[in-house]
Amino acid sequence: MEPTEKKGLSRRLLLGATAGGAAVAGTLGGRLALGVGGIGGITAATSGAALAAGADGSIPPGQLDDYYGFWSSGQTGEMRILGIPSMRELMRVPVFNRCSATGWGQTNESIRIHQRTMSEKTKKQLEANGKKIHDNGDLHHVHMSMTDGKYDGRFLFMNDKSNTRVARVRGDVMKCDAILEIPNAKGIHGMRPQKWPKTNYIFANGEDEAPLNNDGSTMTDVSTYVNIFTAVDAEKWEVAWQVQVSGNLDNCDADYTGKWAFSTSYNSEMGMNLAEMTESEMDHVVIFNIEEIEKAVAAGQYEEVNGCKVLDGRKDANSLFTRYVPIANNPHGCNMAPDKKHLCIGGKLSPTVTVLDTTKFDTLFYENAEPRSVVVAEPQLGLGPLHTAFDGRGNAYTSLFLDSQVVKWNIEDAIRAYAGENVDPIRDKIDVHYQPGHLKTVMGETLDAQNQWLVCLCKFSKDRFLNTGPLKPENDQLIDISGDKMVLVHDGPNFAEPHDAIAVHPSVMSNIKSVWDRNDPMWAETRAQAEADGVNIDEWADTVIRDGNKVRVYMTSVAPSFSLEEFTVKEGDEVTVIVTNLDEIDDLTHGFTMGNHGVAMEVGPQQTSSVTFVAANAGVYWYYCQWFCHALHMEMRGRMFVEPKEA
Ligand code: K7E
Ligand code: CUA
Ligand code: CA
Repeated sequence: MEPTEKKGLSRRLLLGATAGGAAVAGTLGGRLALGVGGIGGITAATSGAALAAGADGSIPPGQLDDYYGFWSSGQTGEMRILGIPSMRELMRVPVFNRCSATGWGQTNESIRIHQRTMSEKTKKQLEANGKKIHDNGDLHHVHMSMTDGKYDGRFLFMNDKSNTRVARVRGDVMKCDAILEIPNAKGIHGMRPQKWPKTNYIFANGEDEAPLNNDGSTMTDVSTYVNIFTAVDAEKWEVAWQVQVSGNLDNCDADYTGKWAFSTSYNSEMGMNLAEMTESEMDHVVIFNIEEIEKAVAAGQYEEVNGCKVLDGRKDANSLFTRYVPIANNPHGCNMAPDKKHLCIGGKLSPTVTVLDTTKFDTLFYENAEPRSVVVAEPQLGLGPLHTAFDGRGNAYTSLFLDSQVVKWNIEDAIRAYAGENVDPIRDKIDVHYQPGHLKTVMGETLDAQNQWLVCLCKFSKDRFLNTGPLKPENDQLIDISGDKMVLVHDGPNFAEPHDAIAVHPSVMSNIKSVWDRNDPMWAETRAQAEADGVNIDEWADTVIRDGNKVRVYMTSVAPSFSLEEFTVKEGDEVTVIVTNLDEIDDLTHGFTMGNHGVAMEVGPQQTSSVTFVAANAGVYWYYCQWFCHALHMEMRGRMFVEPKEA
């Protein structure tokens, strides 16, 4: 590409014109990633709307927030809990990542959860690298289990794009209890729970194309590549079924009747590079007919691939499982409105959001149906529309990545305009800082959607905070949407890289605990081992069991001491330390850190945790409690003596 050509191509031209693949590839690469000159320096819109008392998002010390915010953390691999509207970070819940504080990814309890559904292939791969688990993740989306279209507080679900996994966090203790590696698919990106009648399925999009039998026989024959849409059984935590589709899959959602799921695809071209992926003027949304899929599964009309029931929903198969609705070039967001009717697709390279009427989806299966007949609106909203949120009052809020704005628009007015009436659906626009991705209203993905707060997750913070060096925080902004005009009230710096969040009323979280149950399934296997060793871990335990070169060290903790002040092992022993915290007091967490062994774990009130390591060189090692628990917390320590091998 010639430099002059690059200079002369304005953003509007670029996005408006149906530029050839190569031109788009050359220019977009830089522009999409870095934003475009002229965006910096825009300050918050002073819309003039007066802030209601307390509506600036501030919460006085000692006061609780109005809502739980559950945040994804992108490449950090954890889930975060924030308070809304204060935007205070309340907790980090490690899921796919290794956590230094809690020992997640190192404790036996967490490794078992990681390994339970790991394929033999992955196990072998990891072993070859001297590892037990993948300890990174790319967690884009967090969603809560639902009943009758509303949050029910039982579970939170999340994806790991990097290692093709989904995970579940328990709503009662805020710990991950299940991770599933999804066979056949590659790069799980979009992920949503079924909304109605309850979350029986988690829908998970495979973003990356690969041969269905990915056995190394070909890379060049792209005709063998497929993409896979997966339904995970949310209770049994296994793949219920999978559907092969044409084109890749990006984001997804489900409707409020339980009948449909849908996914955007930006690569209907099945391109293998940027130029090819942006070549077509139109990509599509895939609509999945859950009923027909379930019927076929029940009737055994599937192919079994790597233990999964796989159906063919590709275009050419012309099955009853899928329909393909053409949508302008490289769509992204996929958001079902709480009016139970309208699905909003973010145009990304098109300045439009396409509105589909889900109540018309049945007609797509009629003979000679026109696929675009379910499109009821396509308002031009601005540049780079990605995701859409809803206030439950007929308005939609769409993030404009390239414009660095949020646009508020009215769905019914957009439908009237599409039908030819002279109405402008746009209600308001506000500048955000900068380049927003997802945006969330309070319970906006449920039938309880509220017109109170909008959290806008901006990908760039640039000049909004003190300079932290070349790596800068993201900026999760809080916007008051209770009035006609949107009002920006708060900047919330956040570490890499929250893509998505949900806001949940505390009444939904009524089953959340402060102290563990002694019989929690989290450590059932540890308990079984203790029973086999004749140790009662519900009471004072101070037993060391030798089993060949394996040593199991049982101890309990009561502030400010461990039941065992010392124990002895031999060089090279495989040592498992099992600690039970007998304190029953709220917030009285102990820890166990073994000096110079890279070992540390959390032991919450009434929790049992265990960790296995190899005793290092002979000598004296101190272990200690790393969670401040008592005035004599520093004294909460003991010694491990490692005897020389031949002693
Ligand atoms: Cu939900 Cu960021 Cu993965 Cu859009 S994606 S921004
Ligand atoms: Cu126990 Cu610090
Ligand atoms: Ca495309």
